[in-house]
Amino acid sequence: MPRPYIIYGWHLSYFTGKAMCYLRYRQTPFVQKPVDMLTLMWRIKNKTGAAVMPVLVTPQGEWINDTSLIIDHIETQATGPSVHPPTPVQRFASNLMEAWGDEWWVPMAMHTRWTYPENFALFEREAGDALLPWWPRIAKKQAVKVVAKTLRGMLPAVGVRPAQLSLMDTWMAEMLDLLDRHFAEHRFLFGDRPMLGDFGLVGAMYGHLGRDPWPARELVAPRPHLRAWIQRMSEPEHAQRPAGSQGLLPHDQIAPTLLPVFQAITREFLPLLEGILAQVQTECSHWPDGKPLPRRLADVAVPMGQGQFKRAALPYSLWMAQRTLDVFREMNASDQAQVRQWLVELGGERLLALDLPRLIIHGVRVAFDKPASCVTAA
Ligand SMILES: N[C@@H](CCC(=O)N[C@@H](CS)C(=O)NCC(=O)O)C(=O)O
Repeated sequence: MPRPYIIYGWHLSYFTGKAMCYLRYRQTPFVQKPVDMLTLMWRIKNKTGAAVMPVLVTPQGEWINDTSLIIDHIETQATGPSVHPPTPVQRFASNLMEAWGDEWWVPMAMHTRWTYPENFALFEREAGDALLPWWPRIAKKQAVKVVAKTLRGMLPAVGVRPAQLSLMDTWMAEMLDLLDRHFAEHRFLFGDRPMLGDFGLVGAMYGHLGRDPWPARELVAPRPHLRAWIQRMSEPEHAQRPAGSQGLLPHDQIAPTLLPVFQAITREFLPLLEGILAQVQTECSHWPDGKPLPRRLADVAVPMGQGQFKRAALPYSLWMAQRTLDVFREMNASDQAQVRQWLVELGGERLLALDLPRLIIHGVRVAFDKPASCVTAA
């Protein structure tokens, strides 16, 4: 029997939820180990350069700390149907959806967790038991305080600011309605099987919106089709295809119910990427190659629904965009033409024109790959 993978992470964690839903769906043998204080602050930090979760430890002893890299790794090893659609538009859309789920939804998930005190008891209990499993409750409480303080300290940077909360609430209500409508007609984003994009989106939906008491009751329960999708994503036995199902939508089709979602992505997420890029390009001319950029740069202001939303620019988000654009670059000319046409119809062709310097990942940060990668802003 080969040794199983180990995943270090908490159920509470956005990205651990994404990784666990994926590993379960892929039927990858793994054991989940809760992250205690020593593992988070010492072992994981030593191995990956950041106190972050989840981390996958392979049977060969390699530590992999980013969910996208974790999925890449398993995709090369696992048998069975891949989570990448075989046709160009669905494939590109699935990657774009992963980037959006990973990056755009973080403020929403942080807001719904940390704005409502009724969520704190669950966090305190689960995080406390994980951090200091054998310690008395009083010590657990102290440890949780430290972690909660760190996470709360990130709120303003990710955009969770008092003046922006109602904008986020309105945006979320509309977006969750759109998703609920989509899942009323389709089991997953692109048909009857979950794809990479589903796993990107489930990050915010599983650990935060679907499990924290306030959003689970106020946002998810009233949307039964969305709730059923979260359940299918987290319990793979529910993901089994119905008999006779074809899998993905035919003819590389994107469901019309996703059209307003992708329109929002091009109207809101694309300007976020462009705003981050403008700042990163300024750094590019003088920043040493290979040295990680700061985790956050200055604020970017982008459209959100009817309003404008500000959050700090995360250079890391461009690494996710780079992955999506790499998928496009690897396609043949006719596939590229189909993707371009789809983006033109969405009003998002500018995505293909993003002049990204080549980035490499370092823990939770990114660095410029080599001098030639620096593109000077026009
Ligand atoms: N892009 C990374 C993000 C991982 C991440 O941000 N994890 C959160 C928990 S859900 C974390 O550990 N945050 C601590 C930090 O950002 O310093 C991934 O896909 O794994």
